[in-house]
Amino acid sequence: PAVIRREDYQPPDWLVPDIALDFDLDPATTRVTAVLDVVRSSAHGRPLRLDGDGQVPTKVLVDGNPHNDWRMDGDTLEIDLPGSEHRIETEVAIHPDRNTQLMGLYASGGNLCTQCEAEGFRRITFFPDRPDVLARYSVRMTADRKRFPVLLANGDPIASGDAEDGRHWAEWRDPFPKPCYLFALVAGDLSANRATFTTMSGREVQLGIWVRAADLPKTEHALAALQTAMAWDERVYGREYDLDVFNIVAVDDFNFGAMENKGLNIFNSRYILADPDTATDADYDAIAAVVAHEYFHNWSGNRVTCRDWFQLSLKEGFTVFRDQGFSADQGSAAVKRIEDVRTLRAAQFPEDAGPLAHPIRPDSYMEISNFYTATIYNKGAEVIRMMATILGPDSFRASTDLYFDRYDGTAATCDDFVRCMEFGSGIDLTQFRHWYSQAGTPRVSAALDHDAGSGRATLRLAQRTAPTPGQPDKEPFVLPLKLKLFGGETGAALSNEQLFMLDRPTADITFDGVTERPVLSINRGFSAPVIIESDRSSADLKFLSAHDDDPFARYEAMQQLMLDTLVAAVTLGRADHEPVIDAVRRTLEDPALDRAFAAEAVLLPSDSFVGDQLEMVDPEAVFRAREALRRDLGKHLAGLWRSAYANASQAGTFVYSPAAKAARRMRSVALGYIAASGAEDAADVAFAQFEAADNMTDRQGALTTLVNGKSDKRIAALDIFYNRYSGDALVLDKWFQTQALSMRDDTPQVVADLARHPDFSLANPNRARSLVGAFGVNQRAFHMAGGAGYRFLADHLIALDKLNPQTAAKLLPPLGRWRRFDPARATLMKAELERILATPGLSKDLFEQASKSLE
Ligand code: HT7
Ligand code: ZN
Repeated sequence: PAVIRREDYQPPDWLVPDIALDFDLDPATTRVTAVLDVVRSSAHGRPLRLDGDGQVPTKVLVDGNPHNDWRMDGDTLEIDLPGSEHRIETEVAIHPDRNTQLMGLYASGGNLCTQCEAEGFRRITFFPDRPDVLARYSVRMTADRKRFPVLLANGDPIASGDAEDGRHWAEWRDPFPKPCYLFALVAGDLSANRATFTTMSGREVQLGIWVRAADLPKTEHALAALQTAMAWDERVYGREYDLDVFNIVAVDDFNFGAMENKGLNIFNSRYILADPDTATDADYDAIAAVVAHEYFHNWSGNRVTCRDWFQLSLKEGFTVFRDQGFSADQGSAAVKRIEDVRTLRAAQFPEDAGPLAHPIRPDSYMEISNFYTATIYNKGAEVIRMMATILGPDSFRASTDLYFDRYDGTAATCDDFVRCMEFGSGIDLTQFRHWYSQAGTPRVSAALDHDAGSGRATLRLAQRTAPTPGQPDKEPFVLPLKLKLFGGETGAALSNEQLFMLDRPTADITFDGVTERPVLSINRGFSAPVIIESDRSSADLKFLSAHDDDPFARYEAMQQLMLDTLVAAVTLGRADHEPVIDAVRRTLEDPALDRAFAAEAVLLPSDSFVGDQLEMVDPEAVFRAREALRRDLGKHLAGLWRSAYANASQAGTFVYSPAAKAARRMRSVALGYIAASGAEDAADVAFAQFEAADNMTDRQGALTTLVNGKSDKRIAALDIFYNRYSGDALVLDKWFQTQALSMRDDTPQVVADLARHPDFSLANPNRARSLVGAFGVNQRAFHMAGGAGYRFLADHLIALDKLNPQTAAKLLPPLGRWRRFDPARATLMKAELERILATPGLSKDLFEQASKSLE
């Protein structure tokens, strides 16, 4: 497949200020007529080139006249045009019900919907499918009224009426020029939960969340989140909504979480539907975050869009940063930061350390949908966060205002954004730009010396970033590090928090008047997305975990203490559990601590994160070390876990409030430790919670504990769960996923059996991810000796590639991590990558991922 390079960018030869689309909708064959007003962009002689994907036009008119002098260059329609402005009309026939890739126009649950980002519009009609061609869209749809009573598209509704043969039509117009990746339509049998929102300038916007009628009661949370997000964006970023309607449609078959189409967001139903019986607190939180994310794109993505797909992080990194700020404002900001850093470490750090590493502004790609990655999204958000930290809140807001103002209605670049940060603040970000061009996670070593005699403490910092594919040498990054010193004996603050810019390979910072032995608190709030290597002792980490006044740093100290202990256990075969037990005890006993924070702080780092710290991962040794520490924590703190469990088991019915969420979280965590201790009644306690639960958080928490344990009660619980929810696809996904994530010895076999279960299907991305995706990230099960896990994943990727290459390619990365494992495992993993590559008819999506993984 061809490699697309950022340096080859050329502005479009032809612009399309207006397009009128006419859809004669039918799941078997839909006829699409497109009328494009095209304008030559400069004095060149090149033909008009319109992207397609697999279609041939059934009709081409130029300026109203039939035109036969067109040609196909592969999938691209080429037409020579004499003048500088023409009207081009094309007609194509497409087949939504055969569209298993879920890109373009496709059928889901009997309805028709579209997904155009990144390059799906070309599967609908011929068009310059690139984000810097912005057009005003008029859309007319005609469909069978009974099957498709609701007809929605971008923008505002203009007119509707009856057509012949039981059909009806509707017209929509979007006054805002947009790239074609933001085009959307939906035709279906849907009902709306409606509300209004009055914007800051007093305009009333009609809101609608469209779902199957039976699901309407599950849309309240999403609707409330939308209203909250609209108000938040006005307050925090000064951004007002601009159309008269804002619609969201939920569909069951979707390649991603959701899509920000102008005025008509389309969502994976898992990010809309929630009630206490079927959705966990984490689901509720994710729904609010994704609803907010897609809404925020109306400005960061839609009003200001991307010049080309290399600039994807311009909209995605910034919008993730915005949705993280929104979520932080809805509950515990400290817990939100912990969760965001956990996600970054689980998904992005391994990407940056592996064969698929790329900068947040990549230089090349074969298939752009492979670049909707944790690097573009989550690391991209961290890069924006660093600029916000460096600028400070007022300058940052002035700079984002400037950015929205200056680039409204245009297709911008990451550099345009950084330039606005510079103009708005007067700060030179020249060197900071390395964050856009260099991949890899910097490592910062921090050593603190103290001379008691002179009262001087010296902090020696050094940064280095390992080579990544195509980038053997790295320039130093600008790292905004928040620092503070505490007195190791008194616990008193020995310095104020300071923001130190590490922009050279090494730097020394001196602190005077330090009369007490200092303890270093560094990268507070995770101010830079780096790995800190410090020589802090267990005692110092234990001290910080109890005394640091930055909640993230406090959490981090505990995590580091736990990691050091687990790494020692794996590499030396022994470790002293006492400091961790002590630190966890103090956290549980501290009455001043927020329970939501405490529940996160006492959790051990995941198996995979422990594995990431090792030269070579030994999954069984990691599992054993982690289980041994969990067991000791469970046993030694048994009384505390029991009382934490009892205190958190408040009476009364479900409420979704920060305090109630914290209690449920603590209950699940405590239950996990009670089970880890080997207590005889653990399975009974879990089963009782499972049966008595009036909400999914408690029910799934108990099920997870049982499914990780040895008791036969897990079989009963799984059956009860399955029978209760057999008609609810989103909950059945949890049933598959919980088993695929189990730490039991028999998980590979259980997963293989589940893949033959009548409810399993690769055609639905949520289901495929819930089993195949979850299994791939279960370090212990996936890497069990013998390679059955690798074969399982490869078999399913090969099968899935034929239906839905995008989803298949997203699930490949666990196989690409072979360099991190012993030669026996590495050989088996590589053999599966080679088998994938040898598959006839492989998609370019899977080819790119597999071939880069072998390089
Ligand atoms: N901007 C959206 C990306 C997206 C997508 C990308 C590839 C294939 C299917 C997709 N569906 C949605 C989602 C977002 O970041 O908001
Ligand atoms: Zn997004």
